[in-house]
Amino acid sequence: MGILNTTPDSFSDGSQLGQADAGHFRIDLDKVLRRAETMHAEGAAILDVGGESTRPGAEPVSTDEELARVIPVIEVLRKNLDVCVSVDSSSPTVMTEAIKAGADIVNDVRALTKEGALQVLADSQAAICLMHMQGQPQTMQKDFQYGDVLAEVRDFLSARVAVCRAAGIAQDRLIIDPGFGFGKSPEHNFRLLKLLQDFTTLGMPILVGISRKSMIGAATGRPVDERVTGSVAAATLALANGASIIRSHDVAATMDAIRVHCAYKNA
Ligand code: 8Y7
Repeated sequence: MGILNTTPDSFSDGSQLGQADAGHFRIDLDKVLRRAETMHAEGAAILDVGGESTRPGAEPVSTDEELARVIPVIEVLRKNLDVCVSVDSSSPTVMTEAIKAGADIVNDVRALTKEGALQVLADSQAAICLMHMQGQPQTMQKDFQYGDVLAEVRDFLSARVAVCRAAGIAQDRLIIDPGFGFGKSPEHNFRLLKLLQDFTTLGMPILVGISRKSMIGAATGRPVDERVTGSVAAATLALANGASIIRSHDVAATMDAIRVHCAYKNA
């Protein structure tokens, strides 16, 4: 899963895909498409389009702004590329419009907890990534607490799966994600990575998003623009421990890890 951020404050590529204009962020659709084509050519099977930055401390954006950032991008991808499109959003309105525009997956860091989100998905055929987060993006890295981090994340995901199933969503539409960096210390994150295999017992594909995150910075001492190697190492560990989807900014490098993993697994 290649990350296609359309947020001006994203710490990766978002700020290069458009420019601020009178307080609004104007997306350069040509640039977005070129970036998407590159990631697709490098091997990304899914492109994750996000208009709300969920990085620690990020400010919320209005629904109108989020729609303006993601819908044109989804339309352009649908029209030009044969790729699976994921929309990174927690807003029921954005989910509805994104699915109408052709999104195949809803990637919700809030696991369909916003009022109305569950119903939008129940009324659709889209796949859903349910992610664990403790707290809210504005404050989650300031204040978190776990007894047993693995048990708490697993119990949360299993409860959200049950809620989806009760709403009539088939299990084969669901993906689970422990939510690396979302209200967790580096120790919590590495504990979850080490024990990731445990989540496979829930019976759904596991998505892992560790690309360039602070846990990689904590382990390597490197700033965000020097974390590709560490991120790829972590991706390899995630694959070995049962991950099926790796969310990454650096598709070519991550694909090499996936190919090495597959060759090793098939030996
Ligand atoms: C994740 C994510 C982000 C993740 C899923 C970043 C939107 C922060 N991280 N979605 N989104 N899993 N499913 O650093 O780990 O990319 S945003």
